[in-house]
Amino acid sequence: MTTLRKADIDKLDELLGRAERIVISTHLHPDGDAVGSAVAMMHYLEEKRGKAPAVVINDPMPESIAFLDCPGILIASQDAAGATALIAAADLIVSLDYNDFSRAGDAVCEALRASGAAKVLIDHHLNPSAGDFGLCFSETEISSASELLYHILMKMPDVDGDASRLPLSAATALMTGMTTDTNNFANSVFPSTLEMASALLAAGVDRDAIIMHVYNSFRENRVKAMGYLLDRKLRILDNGVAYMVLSGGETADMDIRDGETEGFVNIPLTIGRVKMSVFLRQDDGYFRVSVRSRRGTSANRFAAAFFHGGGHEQAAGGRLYIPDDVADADGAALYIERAAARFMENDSLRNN
Ligand SMILES: [Mn+2]
Repeated sequence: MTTLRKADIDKLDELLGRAERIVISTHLHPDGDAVGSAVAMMHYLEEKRGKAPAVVINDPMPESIAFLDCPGILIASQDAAGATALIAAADLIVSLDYNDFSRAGDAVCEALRASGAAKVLIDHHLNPSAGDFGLCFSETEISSASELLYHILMKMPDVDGDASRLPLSAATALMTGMTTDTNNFANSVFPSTLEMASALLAAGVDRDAIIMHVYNSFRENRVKAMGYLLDRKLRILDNGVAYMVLSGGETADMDIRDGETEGFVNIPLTIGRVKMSVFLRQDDGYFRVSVRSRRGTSANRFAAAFFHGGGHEQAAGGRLYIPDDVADADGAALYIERAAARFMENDSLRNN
């Protein structure tokens, strides 16, 4: 990562000290990094600064992350009026793990944009909407928003480079977010990432417990759905693009919950000839699209060109709208095959 600027750290320190009504915001369909960074910020502000921040997230957190100690998170899709009121009353908004307010979800996006509060971005995605934030910590050469937040908090005067001064609940949340965004140290690992892991372990974080909760506490439905998808739905095209489409009917039949397909998109990339893997899951009115790629093929550009999305070079996401883009799961499969053909033939589009 690049060096954090002292002027930015001082500004954040001052904003956190002054603020009385802080709202912490992260992206919709939150993953471990979204929840981990938000919960870590919450515990830091409570325990080190004596604040009472509100955490507003569009959707409930995945069950595998629910072990993080996080009482009182407001779920905006279930209480849009409450979320909007909190945001309207805020004097400071801290946005974590997204690059644009639209990623916070429809329930709160406009309220966030309209708010006159001071706004801070702490994120690791490409192309941040920096103009929407008074203070912007944006770093892409880093594992996760949780890691970026870790390095920022370590510079705060009340932590002063000593990870043992972080509340253990915050340290645990940061380790969790970094662990899930690196796919348990399989990708996006930088020297700074291992320094963070080392310092947090030394500070008493129980990594074994995190691994048990995050990777070894699933329902059997998830494992059976994985088997079904790999056996019956995986298609590998000659151009090296693999894809799986999970329809709404299949999701209902197998009783697959939100968050239980997390990580499925990575599995086809373990096959040598697969250059890029695409996973689609039908949601209300659209397919949720996840893209992962090997170096040399840009998941970010594929998601941006064909799925109204983006993210990181090797990990991105987007949507296919029903019926504007595709009619159903079969249409989505055809759409991917055509998009993959155009994309993989075009070297200037494909390469990163
Ligand atoms: Mn992230």
